[in-house]
Amino acid sequence: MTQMLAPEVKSLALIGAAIGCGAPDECCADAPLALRDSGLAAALSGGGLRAAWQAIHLTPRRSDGADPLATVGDLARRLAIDTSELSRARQRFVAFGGDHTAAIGIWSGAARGLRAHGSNGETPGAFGLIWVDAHMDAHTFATTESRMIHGMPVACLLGHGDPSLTRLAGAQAAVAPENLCLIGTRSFEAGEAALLARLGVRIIPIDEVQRIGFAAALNEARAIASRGTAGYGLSLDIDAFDPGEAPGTGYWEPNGLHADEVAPALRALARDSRFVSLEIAEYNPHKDADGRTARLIERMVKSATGA
Ligand SMILES: [Mn+2]
Repeated sequence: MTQMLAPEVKSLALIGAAIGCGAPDECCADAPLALRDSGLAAALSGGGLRAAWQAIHLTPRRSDGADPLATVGDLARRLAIDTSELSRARQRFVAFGGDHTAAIGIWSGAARGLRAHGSNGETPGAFGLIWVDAHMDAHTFATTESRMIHGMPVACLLGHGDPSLTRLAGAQAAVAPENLCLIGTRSFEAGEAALLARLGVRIIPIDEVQRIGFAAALNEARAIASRGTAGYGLSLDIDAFDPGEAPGTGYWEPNGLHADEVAPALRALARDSRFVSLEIAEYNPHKDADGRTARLIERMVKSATGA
């Protein structure tokens, strides 16, 4: 006798981080509400998966007098509460910035949540991160010229930077240099490159990605991010893509990644139980009049989560 089993419905938590004060143009702060209003949760749901917005965190604007460092730190603490609870429960989420400063709280919290895990011989709490971005985002206030905090999240997650942004994962940094890999890098400054070189962080710059293919780059990054860790995440800055394919982002960097190559490669993440979660950063809906970039985002999320 056979018995029909009810299909298991998996839930996918969507989290919004409406922040723009870490960037010169604050318009990325409007991304989470624009994506919510476009019906993204419904578009991602179906076939045994139900996506729902769990929270959209709002922040004050620099143009209204908000202090960027205090605002970034306050949001980071709020985001870290959400993502630590989800990671502890091993529930996959997708977080939407906002500018890339949201990564500080998102991934510090995920690292903190994973401390509860540590079976199979990996270091308890160790967390890996793949950073797909045109930029290194590895400045500190000591090296930056712009003083914009969206150029600093990688350094913060490695434990370098303002103390209010480096200790959100607990006593240790969110990620160790040997578990971090950058993909698609093509625009950076000497100070941030020196920090990553000194720490021995693997960088796969855009010319190498073009030579070996995005899938091979992602495979290497996954090996780095999962070596000895309880899980890993992927932070995807929209400016990693070629501006012709993804015009809706803060600052265009020519010669970027191609969606037709990235989307199929990301499917490997959906099948990997160590893949914790995805962050989409620096989407600017005001530069996306025809919705091209929003459709690209939906495609990337579907690929990475199996939605
Ligand atoms: Mn970035």
